[in-house]
Parts: sequence; C-alpha cells; structure tokens
Amino acid sequence: MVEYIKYKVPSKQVSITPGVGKLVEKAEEDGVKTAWHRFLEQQPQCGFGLLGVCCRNCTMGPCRIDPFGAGPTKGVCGADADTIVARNIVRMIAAGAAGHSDHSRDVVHVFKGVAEGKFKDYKLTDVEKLKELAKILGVKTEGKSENEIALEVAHILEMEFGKQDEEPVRLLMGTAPSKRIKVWKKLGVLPRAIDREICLSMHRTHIGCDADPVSLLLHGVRTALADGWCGSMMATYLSDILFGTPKPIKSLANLGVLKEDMVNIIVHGHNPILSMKIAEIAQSEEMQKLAQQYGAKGINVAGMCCTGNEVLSRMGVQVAGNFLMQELAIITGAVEAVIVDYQCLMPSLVDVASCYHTKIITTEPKARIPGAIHIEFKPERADEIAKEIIKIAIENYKNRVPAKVYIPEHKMELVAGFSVEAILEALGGTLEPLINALKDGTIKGIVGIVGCNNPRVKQNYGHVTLAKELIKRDILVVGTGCWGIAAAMHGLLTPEAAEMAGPGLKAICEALGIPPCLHMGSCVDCSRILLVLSALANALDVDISDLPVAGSAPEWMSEKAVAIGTYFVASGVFTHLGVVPPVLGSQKVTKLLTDDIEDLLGGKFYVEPDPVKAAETIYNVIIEKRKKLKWPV
Ligand code: CUV
Ligand code: SF4
Repeated sequence: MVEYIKYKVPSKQVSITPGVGKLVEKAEEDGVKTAWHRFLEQQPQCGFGLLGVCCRNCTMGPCRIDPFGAGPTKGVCGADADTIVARNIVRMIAAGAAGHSDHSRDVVHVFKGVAEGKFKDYKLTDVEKLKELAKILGVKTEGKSENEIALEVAHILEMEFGKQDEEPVRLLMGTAPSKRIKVWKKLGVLPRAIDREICLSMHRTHIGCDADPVSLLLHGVRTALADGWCGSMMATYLSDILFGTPKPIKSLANLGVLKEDMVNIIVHGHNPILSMKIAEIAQSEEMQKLAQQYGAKGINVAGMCCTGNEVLSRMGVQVAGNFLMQELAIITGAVEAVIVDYQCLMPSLVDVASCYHTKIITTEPKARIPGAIHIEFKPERADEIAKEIIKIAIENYKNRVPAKVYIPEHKMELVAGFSVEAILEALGGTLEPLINALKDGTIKGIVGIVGCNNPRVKQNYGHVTLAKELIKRDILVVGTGCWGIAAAMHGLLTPEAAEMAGPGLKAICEALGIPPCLHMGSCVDCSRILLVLSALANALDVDISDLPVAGSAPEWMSEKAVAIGTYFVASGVFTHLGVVPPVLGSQKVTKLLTDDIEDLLGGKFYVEPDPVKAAETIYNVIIEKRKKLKWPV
C-alpha cells in the first residue's frame, strides 16, 4: 500500500542511531509511512488527553474538564479533574500489569504442561533455579522428582493469579525485603492476587465507584506491586527454568545484523515460548538446508523489542533494533518474515509489509492484525509449528526484490545476559565487592534505566545520553527492554565502554571485565532489578528507599511502563520519567505522584524531558541517600 505522505519527516533529527535516518528517507522514497510520519499527522494532539482530564468511562460522557477553570470543572456525574486523572492513570497501570502478567500466565501454562509431560518440545533446563523458586514458595523438595516439584510450584503460581483469600501473594512475600513488606502492610497495599487487583482497578474506576484520588492511586500501587513482585517476577523465573538463566553472552545489534544473502526472520513481541523455538528450529540442519535449496546461504533470525531481548540473553541472537525500528526492518526490503506474539507490535507492520515482500505472521489469538497471516502457536506442537512458520519465510526468499533492498551497514558489538546470577558470578559469588565499592564511594550508586521509544523523543537520545551522563558520574547503570537495545546499538554494553565511565566505575569494570551498563533482559526482567535491590537492602539491613539507587524511563510510551514505574516508586525508588505522563490536569494527582507519595513509600516520580538535567538530579538524589547512610560522597 503506497500512501500519500503529507508531511516529510526531518530524517536527521528523528534518531541518534546510525542507519535510522537513511531508512526513514527510504520509506519516503518508497511511499511508506512510519510512526514518525503518523506522529506528525496527529499534531496537534488533544490537550485534554495530554493532561489526562478526558473521561470516557460512561456514555453520559465523554466529559472533559477545562484545565483553566473557565469551562466545566466536573463531568456529568460530578467527577472532578482529580478523580478523572487518578482513574485514568489507575487504568493504565491495570492494563500494563495485565500485559506483563498475562504473558506470565502463558509461561506458567507451558511450565505446568512440561511438568505434566504434555509439552514434549520444552524441558526444565535450569533445575537449580526451580529449586530456588520452590524454596521461595515454601515447597519442600526432598525426595521429590523435578516434575513433582514443578507441578507443586505451578499450582501455587496459578493460585497467585486467582486465589480469593486475603493473604498477600507468596512470590512477593518470599522475595521482597521485610522492611518493605512492613511499609506495604501498613498502607494496606499488599496485593492478594494478580487478577484480583487488576479486576479491582477496573471496578474502582467504573462510573460511580472510587472518587478519591488517594484511595485510587493506592490501589494503583497495589496493582503495580502485583505485577512487579509477582506477575513479572514469575515470567522471569519460569523463563529461566525453561530456557536457562542468562549468562554474559556476546552478540551484535542494529539493522546491520540483517543479511543480504540469507533468509531474514525477525522475532518480535515478548514471550520467549515462541521466539526461543523459532531461533532454535531455524538453526536446525533441516531448515538451513531448505533455505539453501531456495538459493539463500542460510537463515538469519534477528530479534526486535523484548522477545529480542529474551533470545539475545539466552542464545546470543542478534538484535535488529528497538521499538521505533520495527517498521524500518521491513523497509530494508530484506526481511522475509516478521513473526510476532504480543505487545508493542504496530498494526502498521501489515501496511508497511504490503510495499515489500515481507510476510507478517501473527501467532496469538489475543494479538491478531488484519492482513497478517495467522498461524496459532500451540506449545503441544511447538517444533512442528515453528517449522511451518519458518518455511513460509524461506519460500518467500525468492520474492525479495534486490532493487528494493538497502541494509545499513551499522552494527555494534555487545555483551548481554546479566541476570542476577551472572552479576553475582562476575563479582566472584557474593555481593560483597559491589557493596564495598558502593560503601567506599568507588561506585556512587546504581540506576536502572528501562522502557520504550517514543516519537516525542529523538530516538535513543534519552536512553543513551542518560546512561552516559550517569556512568561518567561513577553510577553503575543496569536496565532492560528497549533501553538495553539502545545501549547496545551505541556501544555501551561493551567492556570497552568503561572508558566513558568515571574513574571508580571504570576501575571496577576493568577489574571484572564487565561493561559499565548491564543488560538485564526484557521488561518482565525488571523483576531482576527488584531482586538486586532486595538483596542489597537485606545485606545492608536497610530498606530499598535508603539505598543510593534510582530508576528511569527516558523514552517510555506503553501502559506497561506506567506499571513498572509505579512498582519501582512503590518499592521505594526515586523514578525519573522522560516523557510527561497524562496527569498534569490535576494538581493534586501530580503532587501526590511527584511529592506526597514519598512520605508514604519512600520513592516518587520525577519528570524531566532533558536527560542531561535528569542525570544531574538523579546524581544529587543518590548523593543525598549516601549522606543519610553516612557513606562518603
Ligand atoms: Ni517490553 S514496552 S516498547 S518492547 S520497552 Fe520496548 Fe519492551 Fe517498551 Fe515495548
Ligand atoms: Fe463523564 Fe462521569 Fe461518565 Fe466519566 S464517568 S464520562 S466524568 S459522567
């Protein structure tokens, strides 16, 4: 579908990542729109929406509040800006938590099926980790087979979604520091079951229910905690058990990983259940031979977004790019198939693909895209379906139009795979060296940077600038998601990047042979960051809110990012957002989130679009925390 392009995009200004501008220009030459084009067409965007003061929760509305106070100050039902803004943000948290946790449910399903012997194409790979999880959940392991343990664990985890009692979820109780749990208990925000808190978020925000912004936001906190310390954490644990816990692994990132003479397959989405299989089966002799029969040198699988992070961390599969590069991968004209599961898939993939030979293959009933080929992925026939999908890509190789192919040459080396276990191993088996370095000020603090791309931000400028500014100040950076891919494409995930770090961090990185920025995985693996925080707090006998740490999402866009940000704040972490959330229509909610909440939870949100200024503020916060701990600054 060649489209009329109303506005040209200033291609040199949209991204700092090499190759991106060129492909945006190619898109325009080919008559294809990208997210940047559509973003321009959307301008000016609705001011009510941006401020969060638009409510569509019933059909007496839609209602909107005049932020200047000259027009209506209440909706038809009487809800004011504070109620509407709070309700909207709680719904965002609920949707984000639902995304992560429903992904987790799918992993539980496969894990349980493996334990029952039903899904023969998967296995329990990391049994040590299974035992660790069993211990956290209070499952006895002596005298039991691996499958028996796994079944008991699966049963408890299923109950975490839907149990009806008032007890807090067990995964949270088994992993969060006790000082934190006390804070949550006092506030009444300990989550009882994942689905229940999400459901209650929807109920409370229905017309005529909770109108109190404080009570609404506290439930948002409860829902987010159910995500971070339970839903997401479960996805991480079980994916590690099924596919192996990540270890440091070398690879490459950026669109230059696509190959001119091979069948290029992109795996995009979030769930490793599909992408690990595609990557594994594509390597098989049978599939490689078939590709050769079709005139290609072989099959090249590359990752995109978080499922890209999953296969990168465990198999070293190369990464083609992050969120805003999904369309560009197709625009190279060299991709035979984009295979997706769910989340962060632009429906436009189908429009873009229609200008090239690329096939878009959806695999999940819950994420279908009109115009895509749909092949439902079923774990009981995983290998067979993976083959079927890969064959479509191979057969499509002959349809590639060489004249339409342009693959930018840029690609960057990286080391990923820094699970908590891998970090511990790099440290020699204990946290002591890290704690000592923090205490004596060699490293000033730790910051987790996560989240998406957003056309409001020059692509990857926020991610890369913030990370560079922080490591320069001797702050160790860890992170996940599209940040991880940005950091990779800009060389921050190599041990050599230690050159860009301050003297303390540089010395540590050189001694350990690690990069100054550690890639910890996909978005659900933000739970790994929580586990690091928990371990540090426990080792120092303090609360997470006392630690010299912070979080940031410089280019976030998704509702999942709102859930992540909220569970970081709720865990006591000062959390920076580089994109303004839709809350400014309520002074009360804005103040609650960026100020008052600190008294309750020890963390708060801080909004600053400029990553250089944000780095300065984050540094100052970390220095204040150090002073309180009486550590040198
Ligand atoms: Ni889940 S949520 S754009 S892929 S990080 Fe990337 Fe990460 Fe945001 Fe999506
Ligand atoms: Fe309007 Fe209230 Fe209905 Fe929202 S819930 S649309 S504010 S009447």
